Amino acid sequence: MSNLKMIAPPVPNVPWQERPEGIKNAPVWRYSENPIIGRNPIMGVARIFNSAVMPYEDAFIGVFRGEQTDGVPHIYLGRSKDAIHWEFDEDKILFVDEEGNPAMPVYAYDPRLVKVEDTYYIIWCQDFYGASIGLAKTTDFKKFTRIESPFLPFNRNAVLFPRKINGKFMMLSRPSDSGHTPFGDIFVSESPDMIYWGKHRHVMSRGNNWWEGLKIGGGAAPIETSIGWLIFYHGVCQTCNGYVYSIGGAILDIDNPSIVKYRCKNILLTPEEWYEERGFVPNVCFPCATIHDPETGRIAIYYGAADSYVGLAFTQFEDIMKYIMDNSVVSETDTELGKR
Ligand code: BMA
Repeated sequence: MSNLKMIAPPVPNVPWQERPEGIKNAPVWRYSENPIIGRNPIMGVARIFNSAVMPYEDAFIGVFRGEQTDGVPHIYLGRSKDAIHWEFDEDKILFVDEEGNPAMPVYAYDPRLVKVEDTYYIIWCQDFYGASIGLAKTTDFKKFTRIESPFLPFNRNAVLFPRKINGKFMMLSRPSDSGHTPFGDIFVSESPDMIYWGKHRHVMSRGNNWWEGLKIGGGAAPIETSIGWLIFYHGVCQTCNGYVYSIGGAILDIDNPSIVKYRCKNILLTPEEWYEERGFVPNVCFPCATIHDPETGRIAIYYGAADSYVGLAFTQFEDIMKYIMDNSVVSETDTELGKR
């Protein structure tokens, strides 16, 4: 018996295709019908990408980055029976404040969607006198109530843990500069109430490996396992022809997620297919969500491709855990508590 266990609610209908023959590197394979969302998916939206989905009732729900035809990104709600074919609301999500008054962000991109206890939280990047983190909650996907921005600008790529740790909400984020962020490390912060955030800790630095040498950022919500929190994140390298965004994997300490226990030195997925290499921004694989099932060990990874499409990739829980552990290289800044 393996001591590897995924600790999550069962999802018997994870979208799935069996592993094809001939995979030589990381045990991650693409859905053969990718991309699952193409261009001009709804009126007024040119591209949907960098989006997050999760099981809801007997089907699936998601928050999607819709790049409108005026170039401004907003978040659109989508529903699906199989998590592959999606139907979107015609209008972007209309956020309200605590009093129920309209409270639309100026723009909203790269949403993540995480359920903690009985509430669904959307976390995204928004303008707060510069790029920072937007946060909202819903219990019914009808009313979306904004929560005040958790962090000062500039920050992106925030994602919540799916349960409290030591009684506190926990959130990964990636502080940056006011420009297009030619650097960035992942930090974790905690909150007793989703309003006041503190006890910030450094989790992991860019630069350990060439493919993530420039900057890194949180991706899908962490998956609880018997070894620690399994994360799929993005790492960026700079080439003479621009940035390349790949997917990496790491396992964080279960009670103290600022400590990285394992960090895979190899890419798990990197742009190779036409829809990843060619688009509005070429060479981008940008993970934002997984759908996963502890009983079968199936994990479906949702990622934005070339800032133009949504792609789907698959992996098996035990295989990916072993691959990350077998190929792990951690540095001092990974394994320390991250407090100075
Ligand atoms: C990042 C974010 C992402 C985007 C990526 C590649 O900085 O803006 O939304 O996918 O760049 O363009």
